[in-house]
Amino acid sequence: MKRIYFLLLLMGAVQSCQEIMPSAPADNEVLDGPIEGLSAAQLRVFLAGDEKFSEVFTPETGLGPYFVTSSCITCHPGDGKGHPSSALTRFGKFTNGSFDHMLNQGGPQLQIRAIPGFNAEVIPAEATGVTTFLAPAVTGLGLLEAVSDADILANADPNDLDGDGISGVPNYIEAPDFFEPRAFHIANGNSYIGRFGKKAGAIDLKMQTVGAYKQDMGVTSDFDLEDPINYNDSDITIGSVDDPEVSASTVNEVVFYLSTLKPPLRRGEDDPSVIAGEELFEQIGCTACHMPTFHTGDHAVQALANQTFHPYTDLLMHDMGPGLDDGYTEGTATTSEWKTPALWGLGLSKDAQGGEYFLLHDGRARSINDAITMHGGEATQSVSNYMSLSEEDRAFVIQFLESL
Ligand code: HEC
Ligand code: HEC
Ligand SMILES: [Ca+2]
Ligand SMILES: [Ca+2]
Ligand SMILES: [Ca+2]
Repeated sequence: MKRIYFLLLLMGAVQSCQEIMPSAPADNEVLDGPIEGLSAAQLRVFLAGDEKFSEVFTPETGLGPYFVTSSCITCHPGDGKGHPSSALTRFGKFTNGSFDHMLNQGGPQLQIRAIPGFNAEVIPAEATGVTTFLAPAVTGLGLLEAVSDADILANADPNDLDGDGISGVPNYIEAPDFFEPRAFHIANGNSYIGRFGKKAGAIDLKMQTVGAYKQDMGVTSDFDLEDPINYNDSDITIGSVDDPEVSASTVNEVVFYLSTLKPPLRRGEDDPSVIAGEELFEQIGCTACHMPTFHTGDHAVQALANQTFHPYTDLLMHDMGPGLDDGYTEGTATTSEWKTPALWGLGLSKDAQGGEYFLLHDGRARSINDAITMHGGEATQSVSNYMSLSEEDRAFVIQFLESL
């Protein structure tokens, strides 16, 4: 089905798709699909990347020995959010006031499975910060990757000089060897602003992808030739498949696929209650963090150049209060700080999660309303504004969020 759909797309027949296949879901009901304006050659790379993103690894193709799941799409089904059954666990502890990812004890990520003949990892007893992350959707990320550092920093207010109770700080992440800064990246020593992941732990899509192959599936690549090790396994080993288990071109195709996945398209945006909800969303201060609009500048991929788009994130870290403090952190962020998640695609997220919502970093919020009321810290004022709305107005806000 998917194959046929893309074949039609390649033939430029996307307009007539609906007529030929009446059962095909509308573009705004699904997350998968490329941004508009890719060349035929770029679409081929997109399709190759899509296929690699769906690849199921086996011990013979490099899976493990220690891993979480065997494919990217187990956790990112249909490019959407992951279900709690595929959640990740990360851990660490504080040593002399600074956060220690316990690298020599298998940190920061727990590999809960192992191939036959090996034993899965367990959380070391000394770990004090143990956290659960549910996979976010992977759509529209090429646009977020193309926002300039200057545009992100323009919204940071680390000392809350404007006194609105909201600070917003970038998370600075140490760059891996293979990181290639773009013209708009602003170095801070050897660190750069993180923008992907719950704690903004990855600077760009390549860093995120290389890390996912390794830590989530135990798959080595040209950019990281070492499998994760289980220090408690009797026979410490790194597997028998020759490294790299995936090539640089595979990583690059997956990165291209991720960067050219279309942003989620709105549904019902002209409905008067949705429009009312959008106005309320701004009035009660949600947009201080969930910023509606960003722009891109020059870009090697023409379709990503000079775009205006609406992700509803500022890509900054915010203190969300003790309720959401997981005792774990990455980069320069504190343990109660989280990156504002993009809200585009929110209304479609339950399609990927088995028909129910699992929101916030660990899926604890079972409805959009719960996700809002669980905000604390810097969002306290905004949530209390929301709670003071009439029941009808709160329903408009939810309807707006479901249209994203
Ligand atoms: C075991 C589940 C799991 C697997 C397998 C997995 N991911 Fe993820 N993915 C996650 C989680 C959880 C996060 C959030 C990570 C974080 O906060 O650091 C994430 C984050 C991401 C992001 C950043 C999205 C954003 O909005 O910040 C990208 C891109 C991504 N994954 C791509 C991949 C690719 C490519 C693969 C396969 C090579 C993959 N993932 C495999 C669970 C998974
Ligand atoms: C101070 C910044 C800030 C403000 C203000 C704020 N949010 Fe958030 N929002 C966040 C952060 C950070 C998270 C992620 C927290 C986590 O995962 O633990 C989040 C998560 C969410 C989520 C869940 C998204 C998902 O995919 O799981 C929703 C829905 C949401 N916010 C809606 C709102 C609404 C509505 C308002 C206004 C009443 C609001 N937020 C105000 C920062 C903010
Ligand atoms: Ca391996
Ligand atoms: Ca580990
Ligand atoms: Ca402020």
